[in-house]
Amino acid sequence: MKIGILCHSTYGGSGVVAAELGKKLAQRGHQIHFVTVGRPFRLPSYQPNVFVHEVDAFHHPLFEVPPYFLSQVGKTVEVARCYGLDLLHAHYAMPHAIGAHLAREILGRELPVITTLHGTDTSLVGAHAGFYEITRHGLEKSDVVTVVSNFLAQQTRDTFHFQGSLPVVYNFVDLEVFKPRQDSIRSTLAGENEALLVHVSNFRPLKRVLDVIETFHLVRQKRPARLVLVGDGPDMPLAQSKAIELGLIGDIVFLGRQDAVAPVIAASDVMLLPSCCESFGLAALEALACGVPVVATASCGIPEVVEKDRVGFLTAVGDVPAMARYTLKLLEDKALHQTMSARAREYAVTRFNADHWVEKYEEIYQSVMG
Ligand code: U5P
Repeated sequence: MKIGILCHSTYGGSGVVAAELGKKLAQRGHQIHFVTVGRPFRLPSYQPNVFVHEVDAFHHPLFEVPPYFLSQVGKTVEVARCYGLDLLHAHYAMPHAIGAHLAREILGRELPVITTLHGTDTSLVGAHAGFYEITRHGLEKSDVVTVVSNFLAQQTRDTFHFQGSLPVVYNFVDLEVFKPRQDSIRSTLAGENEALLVHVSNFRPLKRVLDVIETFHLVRQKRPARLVLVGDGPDMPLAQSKAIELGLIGDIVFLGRQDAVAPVIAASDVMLLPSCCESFGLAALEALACGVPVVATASCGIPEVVEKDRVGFLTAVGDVPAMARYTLKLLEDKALHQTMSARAREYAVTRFNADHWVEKYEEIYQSVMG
């Protein structure tokens, strides 16, 4: 099949999953055309069957900001015509679902549109008053709308009163990249007797990065440990001030945005994910695939990814003492850590197996192409 993938290229679960899906589909012989503003960051420079069509910014004094949306629709039309695409797969509803629909209208031909919802596209962006109707229309006009968790299916029904079916296609990771202890960079991040905690996110308020720092503070009072923070975003200054206030700045490594997170995660002992809501929580799956147990909140879709008490521990949102208790339990009980670590990898391999979920997308593509 010739498949057009519309996605965001910035750091975030939707762009990562779209890139991984495209790579896997290309390996299976499909021709994949990414239409994006910027190159998706998890795409290698060259892979057979993968084409990247970057959307140009159109600058004109009339426009205060370049009309990226229209440029992307224009590019989608151009690519669909030039390569004879069989279908469009929009990742993240805003603006890709409506963009794919508009491109199809302009082309004036049957071109199936599949939309995959990743979470914040419906909960935050799509439900914003000004975007609500556009997002809902994009969903209604899609031939199939998929979601990344059962939680998100329910939320989509509640928010958009969506009547159609919402197949759940779980996210997956490249298990060859995210795997237990690789060429260990651990000694560059922590001393021999120090435990290493990790948090990976976009530092938006819903990630509750202050809870990460406060959890680390409690852990640090009981045993030598370091914390590595991967990513950047609006709450970074808050995190840094908190670290200074608690006298922890020397024990925390602020790595900023990283393209290759796998070696850092694999070098760690525990991942912390205190988010107030995650529709899926891709970073948690990446940790599990690396055999790193996760201490997270039991919120939204997280319990579908982190099997409670088997591959990690779940707490109430904001319960920092519980997060610290569970983290210490994992750090102090070596046998428990080893068991959970092995189970985590096994769980990622079986439940979030890339081949299985890519086949599921292929079935959906076949179904819309009749
Ligand atoms: N991510 C990076 N580098 C960063 C920050 C985040 O690759 O500096 C990736 C995470 O590894 C994950 C995604 O794949 O962005 C965030 O997804 P989620 O945990 O928000 O679902």
